[in-house]
Amino acid sequence: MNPTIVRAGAGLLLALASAAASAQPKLGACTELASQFRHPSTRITSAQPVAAGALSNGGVPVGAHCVVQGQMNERVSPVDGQSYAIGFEVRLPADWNGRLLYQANGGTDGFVTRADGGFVGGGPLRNALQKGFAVISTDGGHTAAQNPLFGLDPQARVDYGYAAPRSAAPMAKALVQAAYGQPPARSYIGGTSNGGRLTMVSASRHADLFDGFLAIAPALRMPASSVGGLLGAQLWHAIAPDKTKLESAFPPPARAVLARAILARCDALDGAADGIVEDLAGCRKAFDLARDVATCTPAQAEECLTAPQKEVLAKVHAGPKNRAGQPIYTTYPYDPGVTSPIWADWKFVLSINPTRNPVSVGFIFSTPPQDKSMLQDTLRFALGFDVDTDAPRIFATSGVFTESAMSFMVPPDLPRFGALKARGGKMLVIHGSADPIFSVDDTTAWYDEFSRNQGASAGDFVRLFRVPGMSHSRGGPSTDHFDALDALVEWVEKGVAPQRIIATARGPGHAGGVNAEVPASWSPGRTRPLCPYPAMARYTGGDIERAESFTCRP
Ligand SMILES: [Ca+2]
Repeated sequence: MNPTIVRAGAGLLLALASAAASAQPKLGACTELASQFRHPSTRITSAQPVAAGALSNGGVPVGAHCVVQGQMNERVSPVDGQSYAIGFEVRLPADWNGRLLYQANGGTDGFVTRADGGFVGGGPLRNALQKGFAVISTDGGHTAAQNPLFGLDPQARVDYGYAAPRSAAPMAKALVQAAYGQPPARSYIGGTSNGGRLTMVSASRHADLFDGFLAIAPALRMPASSVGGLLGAQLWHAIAPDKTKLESAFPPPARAVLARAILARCDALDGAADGIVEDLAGCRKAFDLARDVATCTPAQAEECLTAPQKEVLAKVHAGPKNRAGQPIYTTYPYDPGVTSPIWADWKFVLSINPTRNPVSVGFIFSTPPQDKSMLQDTLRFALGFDVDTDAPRIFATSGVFTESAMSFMVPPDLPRFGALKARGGKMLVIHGSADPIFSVDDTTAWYDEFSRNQGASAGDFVRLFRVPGMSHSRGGPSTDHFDALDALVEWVEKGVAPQRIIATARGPGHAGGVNAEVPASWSPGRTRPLCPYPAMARYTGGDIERAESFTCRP
């Protein structure tokens, strides 16, 4: 503070002190927010200071902050009689960087996940709260106890699908204003899986609310991919020796056979035989399941797959189709990340159990929704799901449900993102090549179409980075640890478009949490550049464990 100005008068001194206080708010003001903050349709339930070091992330203490919790849009549904609200918390750091982050949450939502803005793998070593962002997290308009039957209420569907940020983001900005005496200079939204989807939906529907968008492993066409999960389960179930365990159809040793065959054909296409397949398009041409994986015979029982296994694998990777052969979703690339337990979880468990695909499709995405009794036997629902008569319900509407799931879940302006472009916003999309549920082929096909529509300017405001080997959101034999939020901030605030994002393998000893799937043959902290599609990391020489030995080019 300039002392000559301070001496200019008591009034100015007070103003300067106030300005200093607003840049560095004291946590003593925190509890007062509970009684003093007013916003339409908002009820603050608590405002409490959190001491420095009370939380930690990646072994690093989180600084002092204020956590404000509350409810918005409280209502009783005229359809199912249940009480609904958008539950939220906002964390306001004492050492604020002037930015707001809307943390879009995953799955079927219903949880106010801690508002700290940790996104990927073990989380960035510093999460958004540690970086000084004010962060809001919401439950998307229903509680955990209301999962998944909130889908019986049309407004709760829409709040989950796209509407919650329209209420919650302006409230968060007003709360920031109340806490610091000034609104956020920049606002961001980011998330993983369903949170990545909501981020892309927001870039389409709410481009006015945010400057930057970070979508990781986006559940881009979730109703369609969820239907695909059910149909895949039917295929696995048909060949599973143990009908109570779908994974018996394609257990870890068999998946390792497939991964080795993929690597044999595709690993070196990018210039480095390093256990990573960068060139998905090249691999699509080079790898032939029928030719490149031996079919088990009485004479060959090793390094082979059975004929039924190969038949189902071919169908699953070709993507779900109706009886007329029309695609319901999209293809999946062959990637060595098929070995991942996360891959198995989505294909064999979440495709049939009462937490994911059956209930998402049956209660949230189908019009009309299933009867509640379906919850009692989700395997039966998955196995009985009819591709021609049940799948079209994700496109259906009714007098009660006036928006179809494909309408309320999918960004309405996918091919263009015109509002984002007009606003000057930036979006980073990051997706693992081995994602077993939301296919990187879907995201890639979207970006191809988007690029055709934009011409040369596509990369000026939207960039796609693919992570070879990474499973859904994290894991797999991959470098799944990266800080894309910093890259997005640089792009939004300094105009520096990301040319490469450095990613690290979370091998033994990694501070962000170890990924047990990092192969023992890799150095534990192997680094790679993630590259803006259509570029990929190509080896140029030097230490094969280091990102500096790779360049990004198509
Ligand atoms: Ca390679």
